[in-house]
Amino acid sequence: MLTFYNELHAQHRGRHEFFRGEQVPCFEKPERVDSVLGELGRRGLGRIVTPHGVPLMSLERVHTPRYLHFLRSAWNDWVALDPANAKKDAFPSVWPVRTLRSDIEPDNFAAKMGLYSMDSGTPLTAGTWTAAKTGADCAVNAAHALRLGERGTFVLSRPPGHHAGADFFGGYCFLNNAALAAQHLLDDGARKVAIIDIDYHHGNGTQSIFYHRDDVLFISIHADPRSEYPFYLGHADERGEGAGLGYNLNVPLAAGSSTQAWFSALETACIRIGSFAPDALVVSLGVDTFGGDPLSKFSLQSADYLKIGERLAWLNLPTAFIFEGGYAVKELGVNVVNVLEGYETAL
Ligand code: SP5
Ligand code: ZN
Repeated sequence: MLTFYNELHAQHRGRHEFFRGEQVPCFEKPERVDSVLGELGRRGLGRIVTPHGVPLMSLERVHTPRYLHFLRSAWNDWVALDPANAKKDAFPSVWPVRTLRSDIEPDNFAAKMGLYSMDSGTPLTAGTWTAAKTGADCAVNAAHALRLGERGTFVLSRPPGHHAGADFFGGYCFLNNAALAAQHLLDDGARKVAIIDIDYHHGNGTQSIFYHRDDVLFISIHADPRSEYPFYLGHADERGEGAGLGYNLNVPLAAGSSTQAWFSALETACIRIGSFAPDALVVSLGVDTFGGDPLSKFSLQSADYLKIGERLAWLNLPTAFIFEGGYAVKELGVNVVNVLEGYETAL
């Protein structure tokens, strides 16, 4: 397993998020990646390398130029409003829902924040762009390495990516690393790519980016959005549109579902991937399905993650694993590395 490590991840360090009107410490914190890096080192699972920077053009294959421009300058614009803002995270406060217009980019910073976001749970900080961009570099590098003959690559980075759409951030995500990896695989000669998203939360950003396309199969196993974040996408009847009809598969499971139900959903997903016959696989690897996760209501145990890696290995595809969610910091390293080791040892 070749790991691309974003050593600048800690530049993104939110001060707080909101829970029921209160400011609470961020769940999505630098210690998450430290936990995985420590375990990777202990288990000796192959080389850990720093990515080469990729041009902004690679990001524009997935994200809109105006969103990227906003994200790159957002912190400066925030501090320009008031020098005291340098010590505060930026949050959106107003959104262009339904009958309001989102085709005109406002000049006002708060209005831009709302235009380019889906929630107020995702602090934008001084180092957010740097961390997210270096993470995106990792994702594109990990895809490229597969095209050069690696069988398995891992993106060890934060912030995560799967909730970020072509032109919005949210759910702790800013740049969609899984989508960037899949798109790079295609741009580099793959004809078809499958993405399997096993984070507890539906990968709404990734789904929306590829919803109209038949060259990327997107499958997500997640908690039913009727009760769990991201709430407004991830239902079973979302099957793709136009050419993309049939190339989106959501397997929502009720919060509290058993581990057996989860593995049965994984089997459904793997069968669909087999019939799609892609040239490569991208895994949105969230481990917030863990029983001890503070945000989530599934009950996978650490040993289950070995089985996930093994099952994915049987697909026999070049595979890029992208780190997404997972908030039980202490067990995070073991759970993530178990997936990777299960994959490696099954080969
Ligand atoms: C990548 C990822 O896993 N994003 C998840 C975003 C979830 N955001 C909503 C968090 C709601 C926090 N609720 C606190 C519950 C404490 N018991
Ligand atoms: Zn998640």
